[in-house]
Amino acid sequence: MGQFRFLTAGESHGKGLTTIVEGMVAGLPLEAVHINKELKRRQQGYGRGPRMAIEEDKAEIISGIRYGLTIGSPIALFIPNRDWQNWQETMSVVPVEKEAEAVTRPRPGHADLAGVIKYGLRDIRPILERASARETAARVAAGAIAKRFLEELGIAIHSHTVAIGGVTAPLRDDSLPRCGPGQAVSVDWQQVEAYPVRCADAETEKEMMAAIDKAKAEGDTLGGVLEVIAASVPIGLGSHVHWDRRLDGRIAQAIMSINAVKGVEIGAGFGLAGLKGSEAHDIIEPSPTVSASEAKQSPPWRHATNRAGGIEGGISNGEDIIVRAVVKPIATLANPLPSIDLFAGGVTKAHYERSDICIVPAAGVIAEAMLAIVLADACLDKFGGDNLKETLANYREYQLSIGKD
Ligand code: EPS
Repeated sequence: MGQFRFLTAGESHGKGLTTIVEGMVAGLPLEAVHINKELKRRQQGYGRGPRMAIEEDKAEIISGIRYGLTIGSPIALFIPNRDWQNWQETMSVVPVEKEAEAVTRPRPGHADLAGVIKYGLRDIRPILERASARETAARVAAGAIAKRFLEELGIAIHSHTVAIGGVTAPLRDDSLPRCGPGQAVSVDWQQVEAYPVRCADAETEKEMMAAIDKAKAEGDTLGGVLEVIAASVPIGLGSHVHWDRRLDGRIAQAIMSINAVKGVEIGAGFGLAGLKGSEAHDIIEPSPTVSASEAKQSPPWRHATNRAGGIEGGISNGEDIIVRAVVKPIATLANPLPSIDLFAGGVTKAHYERSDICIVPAAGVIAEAMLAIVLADACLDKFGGDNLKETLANYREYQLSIGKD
């Protein structure tokens, strides 16, 4: 990460989650309501387990904001875990008289086995507590700050569910984004927010919910595909000059780091593998004649399609940035998979603890946060500034220099 960075701390059943966000400019209007709105979105989604009925995620702002404006210093946030009250003994910071029974049966697909070996422990509990996707609440809080900043630059980020289990939305089920020349992706974002699995297609939504119900009845879990889109991204974020400055590489790392994500694609992604060069790229063509005021806001050329997903050569190219991620079915199954007991030995069933059935809708919200963090960082790299006014002035100057008003 560059100027804009963040750290998270906290265990799933500990006292709460902390995040420290560093590098945000001063003068950005920011209140708890902006963060809490995103935290609430992350908690929703059909297929969530009983834990979400306990939690009501809200961030307490500890530092970095005065009179509703950022002041340039690190922003510290704390999100209490309501469930902590039921886990105070098990997750006690101080030694207790009688320690909780150790978790010794690793779940295939979780961090349990590799983690307990790596850290030299005799109890999986400390591994699963931090590997839990509970940590993503802290990321969403950090991402809400990034989103607020991007809003000031006119950049909007949205996500939707493309597939759950074997059920795929028809809207964007081909591997080529149906994004016409200079058009934003046509998804009704308000509608997506109103739907329980955050799919843009009402019929598919019902099928996805039925698939989740079936998996639940069978003690199983489901994964899927999410898509996250950033609109009105300026040309020129990231760079071709070095591997770690490439915007697509930075985005892929950020999205891949989300719990349970096993694949990331940008634009047409894996769909490009079967295409010829003549079919795969986005032709550059003159813009059609537009009114004088429109001409001021758009360059005299455009891409005919957006198979590149808004990034060419590691640099944003002015089109929507389109990212998809594959989320594997979560590893905690009510009908547990075969495993071993690490210390007693012998074949057994993996550990089961109350869990979710499907988290793809929530993963979309988390992916928005991670994309926002990368783009905020890339914007600060490009436009700099210590105060929002300075950043916006630099941004406007740049837009003018490339012929955008
Ligand atoms: C998770 C297990 C469940 C999820 C949790 C991630 O928690 P619990 O064991 O308390 O029921 O609900 O996700 C969250 C708590 C959250 O806020 O997203 C896991 O094992 O990864």
